[in-house]
Amino acid sequence: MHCQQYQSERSTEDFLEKARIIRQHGAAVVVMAFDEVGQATDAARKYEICERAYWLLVKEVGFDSNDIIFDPNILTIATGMKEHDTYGVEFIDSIKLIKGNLPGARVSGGVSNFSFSFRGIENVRQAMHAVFLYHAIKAGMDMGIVHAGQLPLYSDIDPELLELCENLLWNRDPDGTEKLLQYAQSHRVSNTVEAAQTEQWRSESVEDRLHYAIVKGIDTHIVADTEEARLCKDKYPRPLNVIELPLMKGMSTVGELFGAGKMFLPQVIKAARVMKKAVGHLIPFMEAEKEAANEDVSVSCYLIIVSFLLVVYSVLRVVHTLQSKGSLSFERSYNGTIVIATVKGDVHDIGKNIVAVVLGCNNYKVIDLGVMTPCEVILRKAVEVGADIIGLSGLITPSLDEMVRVAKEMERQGMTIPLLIGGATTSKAHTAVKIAPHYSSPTIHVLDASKSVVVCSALMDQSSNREDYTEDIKEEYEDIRVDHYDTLRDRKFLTLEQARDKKFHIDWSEYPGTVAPTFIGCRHFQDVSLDDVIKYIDWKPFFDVWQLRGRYPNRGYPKIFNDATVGEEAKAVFSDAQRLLKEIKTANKFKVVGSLGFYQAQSVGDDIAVFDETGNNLATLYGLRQQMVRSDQKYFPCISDFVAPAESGLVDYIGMFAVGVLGAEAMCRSYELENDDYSSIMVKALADRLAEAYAELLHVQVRTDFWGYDKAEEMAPSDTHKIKYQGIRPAPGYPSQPDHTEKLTIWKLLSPDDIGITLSESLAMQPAAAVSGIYFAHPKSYYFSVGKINNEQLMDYAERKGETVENIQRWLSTICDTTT
Ligand code: B12
Repeated sequence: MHCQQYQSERSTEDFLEKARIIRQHGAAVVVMAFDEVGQATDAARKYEICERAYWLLVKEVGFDSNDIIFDPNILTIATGMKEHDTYGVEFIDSIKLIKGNLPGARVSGGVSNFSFSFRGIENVRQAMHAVFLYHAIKAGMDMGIVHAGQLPLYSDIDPELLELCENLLWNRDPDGTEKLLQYAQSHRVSNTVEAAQTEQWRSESVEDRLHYAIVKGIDTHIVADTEEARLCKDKYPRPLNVIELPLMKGMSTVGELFGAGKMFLPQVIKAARVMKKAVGHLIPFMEAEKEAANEDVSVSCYLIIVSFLLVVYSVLRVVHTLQSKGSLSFERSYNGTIVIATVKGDVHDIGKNIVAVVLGCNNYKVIDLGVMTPCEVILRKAVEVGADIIGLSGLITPSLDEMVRVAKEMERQGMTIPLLIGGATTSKAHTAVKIAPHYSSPTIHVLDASKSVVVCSALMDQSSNREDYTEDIKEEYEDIRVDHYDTLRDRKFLTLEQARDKKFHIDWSEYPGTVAPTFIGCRHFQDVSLDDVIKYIDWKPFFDVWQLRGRYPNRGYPKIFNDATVGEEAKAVFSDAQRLLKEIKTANKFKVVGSLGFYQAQSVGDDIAVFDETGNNLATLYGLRQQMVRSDQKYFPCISDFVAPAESGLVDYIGMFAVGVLGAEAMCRSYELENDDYSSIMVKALADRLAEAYAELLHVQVRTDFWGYDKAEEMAPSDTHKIKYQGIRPAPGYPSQPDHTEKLTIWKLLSPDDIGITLSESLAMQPAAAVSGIYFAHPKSYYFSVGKINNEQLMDYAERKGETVENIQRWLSTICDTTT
């Protein structure tokens, strides 16, 4: 990063000129809190200057706010002048103002200034720095200029000194300076606190070091420490023993802390990364040991064969030799073996991968078969390895059908091991009603990674508790089924005709006139600027991936950083994400692509006829109409209600798009080869964020330019996430159009395959980080949920699409109420 300090005594113009040069060089900028009036000393003035600079940089110069670093001046306290006593508090308050109001901006500062009045008394200065940083970081400070080797741990500071420093920082004691001076004189230490103190854990035993490194997720010394342990042959005769004893002890602590809610998911995944590195180091030694043992065994076999081949006793000895050499048992002992996979046709694996890592941390042997895994492969593998549990994952509704297939097949093959169901599209109700009835052994929905450990340990419990647990689940699922069928009886549907009569009403004669898009047909975009896309990232779902959720009033980004429980961890993953994003950008690792099309369109009943500019019918988009009576709703909408009907005589338009992020898979593969699941999951989460951000950006460009029906729109990216704009972009699969097969029409018209976005047999898009949808421009268009439909609509829809009812029912299984 190229930093440039700027002191804004000069004019705004001068400031902007310098800022533009900095941006041209692609550098970040450090802005100090000085202006024409001078250096800011209180929080309000510091913030005022930073705020002014922030908006100039963002709006006038186009800086990415993540590239703005403020240095609101750390000033010296305890100078003997009263007005300097509040400098610490003012700095910390200014951090809060900046971080709370200027999204993306970072805060830095030169820390040694703070203790300048104690120069020469190093132990006091270092304690003051540690105390200052402890609170400043809590408030949101991102970086600082400080001698890292001379920072004691906050918790290691002598309690008396700590209290004096705290009093000074918070200006709690009018005699604070005097008292600290007295302390300094009586405890004068000429030497600096040893740098080694910060690395105190390095002087502990090798077991403690391994434990510490795993729990803290530090991989710097892990290979050297693992090697040291491996060489302690008296304690660990075999490399496997290093895994089973000190390393697993570390992982058990991680598992316990996670289970107790004292550790968060990102920390667990970092711990797993350290563990994997350690195991990775040991594997070649384990293989060499295995080979040596096999050679020994073949030699003994040979000798036995040549001497007394036919003596039965010898045969028994061979078996005995094999067993005592341990060549049959190189496996470490696990809590259980789980075969896990994303089902056929589905490409999503973030959630599954997280579960795999978390279970691995809890000493389960996880055999991960990846994505798009056919049923046969899953079951064959489970039998081959003698799996204790099978786990299935899926993100989109067609995967649910595949899960039912797996359950049926397990039953057919007479399997009895438990089946776990997970993934964003799954639910307890669906598992109970649609999957569990097909498999007589335990079939359990697992909500998230932390629950997966609880469920697996209950299932692996050898005592009678296991039976109690599975019985409880059976009863609970039975209750769910009963409730489900009860509510079915209470469901009320309008007939299709009645629902159509209550279509969402738009007075087309009042409609000001449809704006024609700037082009008809399709365009591809392949060199989309990552910088432009990044501005539109909605970070909230990113924290959901890491199971970090702030509590009110600290829900969502950036408020989550203030959350007392998860705030610190949220900051840590966020800053890792920023680092990776920078790497992705500089090394051009991702390619963001998109296809966009506009067509003439008119609604015909519940469908939308799509035409080219000369009026040739190109395709039909089919719609599903809300039909179930909820409360006293006025309308029963369908997406076609938002397009001018053929009978209005108006020529209306429709748009469609598919966007995707290419490159994540390759990047993840290289991280996985390095046993770095944390970075791999991070890359996938970022790719998803970018795909969604590009969908957002493209929609802005559609409204203001390509279609241009709202040229005057000016909206901050955060407001686009709140859907404050005109028009909608429902995606096939989302509640307004739950039918995934509508993607086929988008593909027919836009050919996103040409730019690398393809469809699987279950109509999942590849790459996984991809979104597609349809644009509606009408100011009254809105998102709604079709909800359940009855048989009448199912049959009508199938007929309109020219498909069999069975086929359509398969795709719409989650919304079809077949009892009506
Ligand atoms: C983020 C998101 C995306 C991301 C991708 C997410 C990803 N890579 O996994 C993007 C923006 C790319 C996306 C795209 C789409 N999405 Co989307 N998306 C979501 C969203 C908002 C969150 C999902 C998520 O990532 N959660 C975080 C991860 C970590 O959680 P998870 O996968 O659920 O995994 C956890 C648990 O489920 C469990 N678990 C998972 N697997 C397993 C396995 C086992 C064995 C166990 C024990 C546990 C377990 O543990 C995990 C960790 O805690 C959901 C809505 C929601 N709130 O769930 C919709 C949702 C999943 N998407 C949906 C849809 C329709 C789509 C699209 C088809 C839309 C479109 N036409 O463009 C596309 C499909 C993309 C493709 N490539 O085909 C629907 C799916 C339902 C449906 N009708 O099919 C949902 C439910 C939204 C909705 N309400 O309709 N989506």
